[in-house]
Amino acid sequence: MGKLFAVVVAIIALVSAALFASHIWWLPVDISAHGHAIDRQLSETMVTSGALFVLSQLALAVFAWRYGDRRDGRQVKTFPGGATPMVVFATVLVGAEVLALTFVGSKVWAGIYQTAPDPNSLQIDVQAEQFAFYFRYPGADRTFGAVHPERIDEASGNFFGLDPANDSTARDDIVVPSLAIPVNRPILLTLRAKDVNHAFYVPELRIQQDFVPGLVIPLHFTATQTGKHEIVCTQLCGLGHYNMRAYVEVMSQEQFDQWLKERAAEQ
Ligand SMILES: [Cu+2]
Repeated sequence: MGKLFAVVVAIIALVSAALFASHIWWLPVDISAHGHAIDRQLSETMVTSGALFVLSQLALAVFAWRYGDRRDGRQVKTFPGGATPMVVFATVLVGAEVLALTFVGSKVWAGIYQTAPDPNSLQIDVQAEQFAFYFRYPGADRTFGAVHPERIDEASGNFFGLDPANDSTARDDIVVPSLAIPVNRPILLTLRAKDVNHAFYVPELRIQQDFVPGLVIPLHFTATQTGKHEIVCTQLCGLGHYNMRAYVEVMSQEQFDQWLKERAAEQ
């Protein structure tokens, strides 16, 4: 029984490690300026924890193989002091590893979230609600109209609660259900939620950030490749959550200017 167990443990450990090492299921393409730091951090974490995982599973297999089936009547020796010191040692060791990875990883995280956005960023306002995203560009005056949550009205398409009758800056705001951004240009999103928590997740941008009602959460990044990708909500926000998504299209600056002009004409 011990030998069978040893073989099964070794096979499971090696096959599962091989699946990760061969990158059969791996990250999608990275189209962000900051993504390489996240990917490198993730790889380092996977390599160190993966090596420890394989070594410990193989050690377990070796001991099970050598000692699992021994029936020679010898009394089982116990570790000096019993099992407690071993368990404490292992817990501290694993805890130290997790803590070290957290400190190393937080640097990468802070580099994205705790840094100021580029002052020349293109600002886009985002509203999340059950179960859709809306994106707002400031229009020709480059100024966003003020938002009034009590004026939000889906029926008339006033998703942000603008007051164009009294607020001239709101008149040319462009509101669309799909995000378009120019490539290689710093983008600053301001995330708002109408009702409950939602999330802005674009794996290709290596970005995931919650929306929280009552907060305006800034999020900045730069896309480095053109293309169209899905934005999905990753906070379980209600019955239609599974279908809450939009698209982000990264375009050349010329294409983007053209796109914006066309959307402005449609408003
Ligand atoms: Cu949602």
